Amino acid sequence: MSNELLKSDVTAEALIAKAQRDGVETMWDRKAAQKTQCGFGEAGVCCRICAMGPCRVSPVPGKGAERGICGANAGTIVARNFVRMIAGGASAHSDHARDIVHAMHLASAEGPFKIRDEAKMRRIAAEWGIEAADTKETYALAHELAEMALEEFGKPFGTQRFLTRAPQQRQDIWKRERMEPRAIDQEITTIMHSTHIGCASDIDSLLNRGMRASLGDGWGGSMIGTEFSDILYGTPKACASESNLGVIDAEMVNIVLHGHDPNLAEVVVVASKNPELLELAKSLGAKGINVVGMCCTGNEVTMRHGIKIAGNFYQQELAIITGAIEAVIVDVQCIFPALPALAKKYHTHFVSTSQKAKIAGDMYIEFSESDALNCAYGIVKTAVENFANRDASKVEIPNFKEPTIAGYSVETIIDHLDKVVNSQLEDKLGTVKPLSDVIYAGVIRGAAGVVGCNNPKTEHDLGHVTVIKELIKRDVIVVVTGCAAQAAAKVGLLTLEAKELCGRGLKEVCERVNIPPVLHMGSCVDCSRILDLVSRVAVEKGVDICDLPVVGSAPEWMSEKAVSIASYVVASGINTYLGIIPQVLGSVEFTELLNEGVRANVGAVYVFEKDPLVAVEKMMVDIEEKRTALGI
Ligand code: CUV
Ligand code: SF4
Repeated sequence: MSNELLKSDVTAEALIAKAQRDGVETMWDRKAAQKTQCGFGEAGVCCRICAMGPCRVSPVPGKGAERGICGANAGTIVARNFVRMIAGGASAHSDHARDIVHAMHLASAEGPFKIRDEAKMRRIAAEWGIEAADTKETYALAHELAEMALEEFGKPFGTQRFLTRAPQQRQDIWKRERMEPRAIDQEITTIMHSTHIGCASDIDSLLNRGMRASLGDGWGGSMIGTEFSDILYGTPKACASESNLGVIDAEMVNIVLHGHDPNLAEVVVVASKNPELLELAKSLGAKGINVVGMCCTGNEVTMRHGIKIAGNFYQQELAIITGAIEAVIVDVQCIFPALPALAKKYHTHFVSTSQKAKIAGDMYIEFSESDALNCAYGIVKTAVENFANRDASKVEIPNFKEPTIAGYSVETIIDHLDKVVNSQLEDKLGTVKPLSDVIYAGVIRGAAGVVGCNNPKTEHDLGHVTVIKELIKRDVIVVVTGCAAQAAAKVGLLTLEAKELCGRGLKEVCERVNIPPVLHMGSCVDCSRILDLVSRVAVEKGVDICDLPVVGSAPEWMSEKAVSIASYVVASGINTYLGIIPQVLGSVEFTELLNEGVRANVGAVYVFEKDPLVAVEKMMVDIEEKRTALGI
């Protein structure tokens, strides 16, 4: 490992040492306290779905109990646990999306929720068959479209509207497999029903249902979350930022925005520019208000406003340990319940804002969309006032940060391609053709989406960074979201200069198109942008998604949302490489179904590979096989 690769660890190392000096615990202490993790749980063979249990069956066939009290075997128990993870993940993404659409339903010309990408709204309105989508009054259309989107969560009939974005071949497969997701909530409910005691036990059927719910996430909830966030807050454009804990500024009021939901984050960013609050900050001796992002809320505001990235999932405690954070403001998902107690050891206010994520020991200031600006003003004011309580002797900010370019929505990527390829033409192509052409020509061998979390089962960020670096070296263009994007950002991979780490073909493309080889496409719900991009390439070439030389990778995932993402990526026809093995190995049958069997249904599989270097080798074989089959 080069020093450069471990730059992020230097940050962590210093702050973990500080945590020890300060007498506070971190996730690594708690991981150690867990000692050896439960073997039954790890294998997925523990069932506590009913109160006759818990039952645990032997993960090794022929040894110990092979069935739970009801007769469920390892396959059934593992499959049920796995698809329940999908349900959890799909619900999180989709419920987030619903809040965005509700905010759009409140939108008005006066704001704070406004239509900021009207063209996109009209495009989607036309896509969904709204009459006079191009002429209707802006806010009348916004409210009509929002109502239609809200129907997607609970409509009694029909399937998800965005499915038609996929190539016809893929839609046919979903129809054949009875995998077309109906209402988003219905698919999640169906999983909870099917996995109830005494319901489904057939592992193929269970996985099929799980995949259908996951597609309701990827092509339903997540896609709605992404598209409607763009309509409300603007479609991201390439913008400059900086990443890693070094963006915390000792001379300013520091506010960490952590979680997932742009509704809150957007108004906090607005409030942080309020002249009265800036004046208050200065009167307390601060130079200003520094809002920094963490996890996916961070990604949302980085993409749209260039807000600096403090870090990803594993750094949430480290940020507080710098001693320089006046407030951590959270909304939903991926927030450690450990944070309030940690914050109390410093002067940091831990402010939770959503009923859905009421965190014990927090300072609770409920965010309400209908009174958004006042809410945000109050929250930021609390943070600013807290600057007076900062103890300078406890402040230690690691001096590591890297320049970062984020904001590659599909629209922005197309825009970049157009600028280069058609600089002489008057009309823009407005398609991904130049991208698919360079892939077909072999200048770029393929594309990879590297996404997901951090997980203390493996060294943080190392999997992400290794996979990404090795892929770009081999002329594979990489798109990133979530904490993987932030891992890449922290080692300078989201820069134009990173082209120097690429193979010749990819380097040339980066130079001509003026893009980094690793494109930050957003938060976890923005994995739907990747689906959109890949679909456009497939449609443009007249092939199915599973024919293209593209792979998915989640080197360090941990959340249920990641299981849902992996499942919809596979169900969309993309082989997905997981660096953390899901808790399924207790069933040989179910493991084989994921690793091989499901190929017959959807043309793609889940690949388990812990070693990032080996994973990349497998991805390259995969990519080259796809190229050969296409005859390119
Ligand atoms: Ni939603 S789901 S740790 S913040 S990527 Fe980050 Fe992304 Fe995983 Fe959570
Ligand atoms: Fe045991 Fe079956 Fe109940 Fe699960 S559902 S706890 S295997 S009896």
